[in-house]
Amino acid sequence: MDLSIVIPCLNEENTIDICVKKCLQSFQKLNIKGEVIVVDNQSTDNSYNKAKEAGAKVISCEARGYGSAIREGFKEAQGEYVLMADGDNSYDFLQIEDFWNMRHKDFDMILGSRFRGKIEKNAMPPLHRYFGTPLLTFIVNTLFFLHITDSQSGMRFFKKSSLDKIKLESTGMEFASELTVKFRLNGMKIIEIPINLYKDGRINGKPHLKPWRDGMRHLLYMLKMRFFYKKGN
Ligand SMILES: Nc1nc2c(ncn2[C@@H]2O[C@H](COP(=O)(O)OP(=O)(O)O)[C@@H](O)[C@H]2O)c(=O)[nH]1
Ligand SMILES: [Mg+2]
Repeated sequence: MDLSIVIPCLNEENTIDICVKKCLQSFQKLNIKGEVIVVDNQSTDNSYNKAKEAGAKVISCEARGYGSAIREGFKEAQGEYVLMADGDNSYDFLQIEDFWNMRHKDFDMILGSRFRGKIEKNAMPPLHRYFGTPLLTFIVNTLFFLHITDSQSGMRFFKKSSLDKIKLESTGMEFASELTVKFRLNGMKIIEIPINLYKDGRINGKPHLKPWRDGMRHLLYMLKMRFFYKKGN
C-alpha cells in the first residue's frame, strides 16, 4: 500500500463523500495504491453511510474528539505514507498531488500551510486568521525554535515509519500542536508546502472548533511540552 488518507469526521454528511471521491480521483490520476480511512465518532447524521458508499473504509471510534479519531486512523493505516485532512471539504484533496510529488525529499512531516497558499474569502473566521492562528504559530515557533507558518493546519503528510516513532495521546484539537511539537522534540524534520483553504461545505452544521477553549488547550499543551516533556514519550 502506497498511501493511507485519514479523515476525521463528525456530522459531515454534506461533504464527506466529495472528499472521499476526490481522494480516489487522486489515487487514479497519480497511479497510487491507496486507501481512504474515515474515522467517525458516532455521527448522528448520514456521514457513516455516505463515506462507505463513496468507497472509504469507515471506522467507528469509541473515544470522542478530533485527536482520538485521527490517532485511531493512524493505527489502521497500512500505507508507506499517510495524509490527514478534514472531511468538511475545506481542504482540496486534489492537492494530494503536491504532497505526493515531494515524497522522495528529506522530511518526516510535510505541513500544508494555508498562509502560504490561498485562503478563500470566508473560509477562515477573521479571529482565527488574523489573531488565533498567527499567535499560536508564533508561540510554537518561539518555544520550540521552529519556522512554520501555519501551526493549526489540518492537512499533513507523513512517512508512516516516522509516525510510528512517536507516541501520540491528545484527544481534542490540541492534537495539531502535539504533532508539531513531538516531531520537533524528537529531532524529526518538518517541511512546508502551500495549500489552499476553501469555505467548508456545511449547510447548517457548525464548526466543531471552539476558538477560546481550543486555543487555551493548545497553549497549555505547548507549555507543558516545553517544560516537562521527556524525549520518547
Ligand atoms: N471523528 C471526529 N471528527 C471530528 C471531531 N471533531 C471534529 N472532527 C472533524 O475534524 C475536522 C475538522 O473540524 P472542524 O470543525 O472543521 O474544525 P475547524 O475547521 O478547525 O474549525 C472535520 O472533518 C470534523 O468533522 C470529533 O470529535 N470526532
Ligand atoms: Mg473546518
